[in-house]
Parts: sequence; structure tokens; C-alpha cells
Amino acid sequence: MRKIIFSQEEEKNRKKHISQGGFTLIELAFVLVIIGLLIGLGASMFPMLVKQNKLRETRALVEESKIALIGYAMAENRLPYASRNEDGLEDTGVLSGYFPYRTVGTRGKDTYLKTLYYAVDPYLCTTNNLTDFTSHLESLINGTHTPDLYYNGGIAAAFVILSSGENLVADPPNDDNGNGRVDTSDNNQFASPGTPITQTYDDILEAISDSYLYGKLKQSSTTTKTPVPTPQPIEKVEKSKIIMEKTL
Ligand SMILES: [Ca+2]
Ligand SMILES: [Ca+2]
Ligand SMILES: [Ca+2]
Repeated sequence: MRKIIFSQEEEKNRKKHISQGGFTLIELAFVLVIIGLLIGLGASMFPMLVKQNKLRETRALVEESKIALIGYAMAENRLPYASRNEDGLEDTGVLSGYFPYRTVGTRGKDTYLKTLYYAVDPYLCTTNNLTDFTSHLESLINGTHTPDLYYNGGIAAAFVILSSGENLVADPPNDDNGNGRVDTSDNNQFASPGTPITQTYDDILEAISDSYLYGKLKQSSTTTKTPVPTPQPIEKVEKSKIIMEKTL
């Protein structure tokens, strides 16, 4: 049998090559294991991330709707009635129901594709000027007129707006007759904003008290306008500058 004889240099390179090849395979296997673990971890976390994202976006929508309603109140000197269906338009006389998002001019469906719910104190829907609107709020605050809407166990609310959350139904105390919707058959008591999510409650609610809305209206009506400075006529300045330059 013929024996292959390698030179010293060739033998060194051959051993190095074998060594490099073995190490690469181990390395490759290690990387594959890591990738597998990462994919597994990512797959298990994905539903949780989607859930958290939906919750975050719905909270933002409810907050945005609250601000839009305050803007509507300041512009129209009243609050809109609720809508009895999901067309987004207020229905006169309806105090609890769907959010009239088209009347207010904003979005109405949450990330669970459900229309928001809304309830309003009826005494704040009938005015059409700032004096009457603030007067009605004063009466509700000092008790001359009995409030008709409450949240957080007894705070008089101008309005309440909420998403039914991931379970797709309004939960007690926002729904009282068990039909999973906020409607005229429910009472006038609502939960507190920021109520923790539990097995039986996952609504996302915002409310504005009569006092807060009153403060907002007073603040906007007493804001002093900064006088606009009269612009200096450019032509005159330039002429006087020219005269000065000529004199010099
Ligand atoms: Ca719910
Ligand atoms: Ca109900
Ligand atoms: Ca209730």
C-alpha cells in the first residue's frame, strides 16, 4: 500500500482545516439552537404584545374622545345627546347609549371594533350659549339642580365615555341590566376612570366632572387675548434710513 507523505507545512494546514471545519459545525448548531429559542420565545410573546397594543390604542382613543367632547362643549355651549344606534349621530333625548362620534367629529370604534358608549347629564344638552351653559353647570355643582349622572361612587359627571374592552361587553356598574350594553335601561352610576382590569371588569372609561368642565369653560372665557402689535410700515423705515444715510 502506498503511503501519502505530507510535508510538515502541508500537515499543519491539513490539521488546521480539519480543526476549522469542526468548530464551524458546532458553531452552526449553537446558532440554530439560539434561533429556535428566539423564534419560540417570539411566538409565545406575540399574542401578549398584540393584546397590550390593542389595550393601549383603545385607552388612547377613549382619552382622545374625551378631549373631543370637551372641545365640542366649548364650541357649541352644550354637550351632545347619546346615539341610540351605531350611526355616530346624536339622538335628541337619549342620555345613555352609543358615542355620537360623527356629531362630535372624531373616531368611534375601538381596536376591538366596537363602538364606544357614552352617557351625559341631560341638563347640559339643552343650552346654546355660554352664559346658560355655565349657569346650568353652576346649578348642578351647588345642588340647585339635581345631577343625573355619577361616577366613582358619587361624583357628579357632565359625561362618561367608555370602551367595553376585550370581552366586548360593558360590565357592571356601567351595564346594570345584563345586556352588555350601556343603554337607557341602566342606572346613572358608572365606574371610576382607571378601575383595574379583573376577570369580571375590563371596560376602559373616562369621565369629566361638572366642576372640571365648569373650570374649563371659565378658563377659556376669561383668557385675555395678547394685543397684536401694529406692524411698523416698512416703506417709512426704509425712507428715513435713506435720509439718514444721505445726511451722513
Ligand atoms: Ca367589558
Ligand atoms: Ca345595559
Ligand atoms: Ca350603572
